[in-house]
Amino acid sequence: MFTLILFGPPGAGKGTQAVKIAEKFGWKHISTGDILRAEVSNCTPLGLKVKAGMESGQLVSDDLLIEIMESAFLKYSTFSGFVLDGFPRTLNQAHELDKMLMKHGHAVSLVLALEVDKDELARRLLQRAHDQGRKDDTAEVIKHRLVQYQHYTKPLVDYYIVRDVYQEVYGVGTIEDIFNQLCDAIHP
Ligand code: B4P
Repeated sequence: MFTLILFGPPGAGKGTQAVKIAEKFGWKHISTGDILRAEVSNCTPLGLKVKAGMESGQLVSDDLLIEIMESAFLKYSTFSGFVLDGFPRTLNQAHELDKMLMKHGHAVSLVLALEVDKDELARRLLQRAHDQGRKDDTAEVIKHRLVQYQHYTKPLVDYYIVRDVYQEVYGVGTIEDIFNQLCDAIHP
């Protein structure tokens, strides 16, 4: 089973590219952001619990995320590959993911990191706020999400470099060009 992690700051294009990669390779796309947003819009007990935090740009607790990932893995275990989009976002989540995969005889195959500068990230997210009205895409919340990324998520770069699975791809340009570069780096 191929486990691909799409990595990068908010707005880097993880979701955009994950959909295309999953379609091309026939893998399952798992977006923790999408799963959480669906819980919020369906007003489930989990959704009610995470709504305020998400809207203010906070990370949702590791325990909840690990539970979500475990059930997604079980549910989609027949797929030959996964594209993880938005997970892991903390070192604890990365450790738990390794444990989860190891239990089934697997490991993280590749981490592709989308490199996009801060101004471009803010521009994209403000544009998305305009187009889709996502509550966590306001200027203030974007700033907070980027701080959270630097603090909690960026340290994962070293974690995966040490494991020799980390590769960077320049994430500015057309969606198609970036997609082609990502595909060139994937060797299932
Ligand atoms: P996510 O849904 O993962 O949101 P994201 O990081 O903003 O998006 P992404 O990088 O996927 O960007 P996209 O392709 O959409 O997370 C939202 C929240 O959920 C988090 O803040 C947190 O609260 C919670 N959460 C999720 N996972 C968690 C975890 N593991 N632990 C704790 N909390 C968690 O692209 C952005 C925009 O750019 C789009 O409008 C797109 O059209 C545009 N775009 C993409 N590529 C482009 C390109 N090449 N050029 C121009 N525009 C482009």
